[in-house]
Amino acid sequence: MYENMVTARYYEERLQEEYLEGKQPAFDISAGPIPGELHLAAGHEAAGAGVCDHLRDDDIVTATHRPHHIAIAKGVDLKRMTAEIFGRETGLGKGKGGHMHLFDPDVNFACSGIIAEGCPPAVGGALAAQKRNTDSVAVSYLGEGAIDQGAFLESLNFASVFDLPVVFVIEDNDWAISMPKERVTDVENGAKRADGFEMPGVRVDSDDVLDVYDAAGEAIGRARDRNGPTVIEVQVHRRMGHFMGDPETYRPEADQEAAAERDSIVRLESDLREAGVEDDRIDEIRDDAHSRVDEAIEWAKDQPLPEPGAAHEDLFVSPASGVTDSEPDFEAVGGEE
Ligand SMILES: Cc1ncc(C[n+]2csc(CCOP(=O)(O)OP(=O)(O)O)c2C)c(N)n1
Ligand SMILES: [Mg+2]
Repeated sequence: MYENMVTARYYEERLQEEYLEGKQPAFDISAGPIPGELHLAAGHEAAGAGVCDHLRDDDIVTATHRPHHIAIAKGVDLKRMTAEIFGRETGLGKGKGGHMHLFDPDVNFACSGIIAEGCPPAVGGALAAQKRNTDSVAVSYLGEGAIDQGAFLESLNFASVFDLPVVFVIEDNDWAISMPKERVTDVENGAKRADGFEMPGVRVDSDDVLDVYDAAGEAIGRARDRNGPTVIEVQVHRRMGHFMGDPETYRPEADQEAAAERDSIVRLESDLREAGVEDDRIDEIRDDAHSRVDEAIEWAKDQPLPEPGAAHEDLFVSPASGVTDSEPDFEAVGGEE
């Protein structure tokens, strides 16, 4: 878990540097090697590592617009993910999705820029696992700003009625862009949403990865044993702006400082030392993680950009019925009708 957390933190520090290239002095969001928005997840790492450590490749994860720490913890290919963020042809989505739209079928990972969008597909994945009689599970991440979305509430109901093997993980960082949680939602504890759907709801009050790991272990075990869905809310911290370039003029300084002070990675390092792990070993894990990140970024930047005409390719896996005379060929894409 430490390895995943330091990989995610350093990965984002490096992306931050690359992202700012060419965008200053006046912030130009369309300039530089990573054009468009970039949402960084520094302060969320424990929610990625503590949950995904329980998962296998065949388990499904749907993540949010702030996805890197979760993707790394789920084992998404770091090089192809980085190429995607740089818009390169060898990226996970051939450079068309960017950092909010990462899809890696090898480890069943997806994410989306539409908030709470991941809930229904995760429920669909859980339904498929149930129907196929496997013991795989699905995990859907969402932010606390998404807990009033219809897609989330409908997903909770469907998951509960059909007892599906799915876990909803709310990352509560107190903010939805510039909107503090208490101004837009009726509950302080988002896990209480579970109460109305007859399923367990657990809140982890700190971003201590060991606490997240314990809560997630129970919920994922419940799902794997076919005992139904769970909601977990984890208190995380947004150490940065909503996106790169956000001046955060709306955010009290004390809140920013508090987020900077509570660093789950520093805490885990001291836990590891207390548990007898040598400093050399900690340094080695961190240095290896940094090397892998540097290598992935260098590799990605060397990859070719897609031809402009490729923008029109791969829009549909097969023509939708009614659009052409032929019926969709589901077998050709390895699916079921
Ligand atoms: C359905 C939908 N509505 C609005 C937006 C615009 N939007 C992007 S991020 C965001 C706030 C998300 O806050 P939260 O869910 O708490 O996640 P966080 O950014 O804090 O990680 C909003 C409203 C969107 N992407 N999708
Ligand atoms: Mg939030």
